[in-house]
Amino acid sequence: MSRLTANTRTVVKHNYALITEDSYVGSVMPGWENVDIRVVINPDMGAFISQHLIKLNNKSKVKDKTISTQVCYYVISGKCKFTVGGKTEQLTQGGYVYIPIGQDYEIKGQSKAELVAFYQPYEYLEGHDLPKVYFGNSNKVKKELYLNDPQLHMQYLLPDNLSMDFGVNIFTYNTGGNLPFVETHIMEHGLLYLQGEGIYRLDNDYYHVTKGDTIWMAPYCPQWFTAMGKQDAVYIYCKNVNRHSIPQ
Ligand code: UGY
Ligand code: MN
Repeated sequence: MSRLTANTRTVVKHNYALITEDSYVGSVMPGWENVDIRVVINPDMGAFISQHLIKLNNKSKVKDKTISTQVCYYVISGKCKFTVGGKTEQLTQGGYVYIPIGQDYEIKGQSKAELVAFYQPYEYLEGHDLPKVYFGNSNKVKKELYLNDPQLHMQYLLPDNLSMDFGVNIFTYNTGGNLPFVETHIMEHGLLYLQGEGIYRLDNDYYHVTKGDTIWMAPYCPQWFTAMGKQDAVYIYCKNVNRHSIPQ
């Protein structure tokens, strides 16, 4: 079937972006062998955070380290092995690892696998230790009602304490569920749709979004979402937390 190649749903604005699969172009990163990498959010677009979509196969090998930027890798499908801080774990669908700054790590592909990575520069807080490496699985993380709405379910994947300046959450909306107001906040988001579809309001624009779509929301980008269709809508997103102090 022929497709009009001048069309895409991708839009990049100064305070948000919607990046869809039809417009991806791969990147090469030193130390990442046999890996397909799409840098979908990056400081080059005005963001503070970065987000990568990663495809592995059983020949993929990664040797890398965090310096001043922390990262959370989440496995969407397939399986792979992570070695961080002397500990090796196999991750399958729903598995994730948080890697604080100053850590060497390795990834080995064990099958075709899809991952999303959220990166954010770390900001120290006086009197608090650095966060620790953290392995988890979203299938075991409790779903909490969001704003007491029975149609909105939130899973907080990372530990919640003042050492952490970074959150990664999975948000599930039952069909027809919607954010109860247009959020406008200092926190920035990188987001990946995992399931279902709906309408996202970004600033004053409305977009029909679905599985595989990436969204970047700059601080103070007005945002709202309603789920549509027959399936729950699910997205994973990151958020800067715990460091909104008065500039000194
Ligand atoms: O945590 C949040 O700010 C979340 N409710 N934002 C969003 O889903 N766009
Ligand atoms: Mn928000």
